[in-house]
Amino acid sequence: MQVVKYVFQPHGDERGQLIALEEHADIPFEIKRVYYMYDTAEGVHRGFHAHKELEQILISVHGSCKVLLDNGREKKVVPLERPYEGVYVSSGMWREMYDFSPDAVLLVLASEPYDEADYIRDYDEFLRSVGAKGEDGDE
Ligand code: T46
Repeated sequence: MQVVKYVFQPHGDERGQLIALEEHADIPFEIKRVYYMYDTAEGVHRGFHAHKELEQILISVHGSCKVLLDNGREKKVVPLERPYEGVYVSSGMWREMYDFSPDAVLLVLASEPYDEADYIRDYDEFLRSVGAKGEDGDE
């Protein structure tokens, strides 16, 4: 499984750093929604779902966290530790976010508006949806 990690170009000068992200130029989709999570309690794991259509880029703009990506056959853990790095999360990918530092702010750029119907929250259903498990439960 190939993890697509982005390293964005900071525009730095003596005042500090600035990163600008434009859809299609820096982000491979039209950005229809932006959300972020912060004040994440110690030991919390979030996510535990896949999306049918949604594509996203996750950026830890402050602090750090880890993202587990699972395509149904392989799992990879991606540490997000720098504000200029992002990880692309395609549709059909199970994700979990954890190991949030107390100061973590996880910013997410999303290709679609919020739609609960796009979530797959059952792991077995996810495995079936990506063809990693048969209807009768066979691998
Ligand atoms: C994802 C990972 C990375 C909204 O009302 N609008 C929104 O756009 C979002 C994202 C959430 N919500 C509500 C729904 C829940 O009542 O906020 C609450 C927390 O959302 P959720 O439990 O889905 O959060 P996570 O961290 O488990 O997952 C989120 C995204 O939902 C998901 O798409 O890929 O972050």
